[in-house]
Amino acid sequence: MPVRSKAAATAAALALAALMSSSAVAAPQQDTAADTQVFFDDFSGSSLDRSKWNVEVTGQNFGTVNNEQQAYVDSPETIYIDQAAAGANNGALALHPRYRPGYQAPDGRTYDFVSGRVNTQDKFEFTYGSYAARVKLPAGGNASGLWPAWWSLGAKIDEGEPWPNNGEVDVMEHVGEPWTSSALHGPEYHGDTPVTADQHFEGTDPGGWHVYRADWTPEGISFYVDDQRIYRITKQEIQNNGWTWVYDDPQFMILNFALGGSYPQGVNGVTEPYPGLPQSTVDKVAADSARYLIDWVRVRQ
Ligand SMILES: [Ca+2]
Repeated sequence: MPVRSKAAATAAALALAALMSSSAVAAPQQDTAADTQVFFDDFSGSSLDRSKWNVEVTGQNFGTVNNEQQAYVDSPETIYIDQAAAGANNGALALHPRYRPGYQAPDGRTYDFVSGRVNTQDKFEFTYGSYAARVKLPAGGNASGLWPAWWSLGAKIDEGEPWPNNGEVDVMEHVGEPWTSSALHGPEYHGDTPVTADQHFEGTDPGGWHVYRADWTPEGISFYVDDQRIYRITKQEIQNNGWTWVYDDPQFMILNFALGGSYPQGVNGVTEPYPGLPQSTVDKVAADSARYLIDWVRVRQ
């Protein structure tokens, strides 16, 4: 969930083409032999397991980024376990944005939407491994401007290392279109990073249950959807571009559901009634029908 702008540089696109062509040749089929489970949450309890997850609060832990339109709140109406979620096993975490015009955050700023964001910072951080989440995108994967995500962030960010100097791995981002994206953000490649690939769902339902996974080794990171590799980027490719590989230190995991802001707006061009968020999507949120479900999260090493 980095800062993004619509103005993609031609140079970046060319760099991407070079990266894609080289990765297509050298990519191995098996990325990691990780077989020891070191983290698992089935979201099977009656509420979020706070021994594993922190709840982030806008205006308290952090401010708004990317011109996103929601305030994250710690509330059972935005973050809860649905023990009977259809298609999930043993319950699912629900991140459920709500239309709450004029909501005032702890820092005094007002928002028209509230939503949920959780992370494992200081509770579970890891270096290398295979991390996966089984999730169901909101509104059938087709409500422009919704921005749920599953990603990780370099843990040194709380030691004064500013973003993105210790790396961001977007395992899955979705902006309400019938596709998802994966990306890396580092010191010389962030915002409209060229280190990215989209996943389209030919023959399958983008709004159905899917497993989004990153396999992270000292040599590179690969992204999978339902065990199909959609993208691989190697340390060597990053360095060949003159960039810095910043993925040898711990990361923590994040699940969140943003609304509107720069990435959706860069795709849909919508400015009203909210940046990146058209009225048709506002109506779905107001009807409480936009919900992001997470069946489980697993890390193996
Ligand atoms: Ca579950």
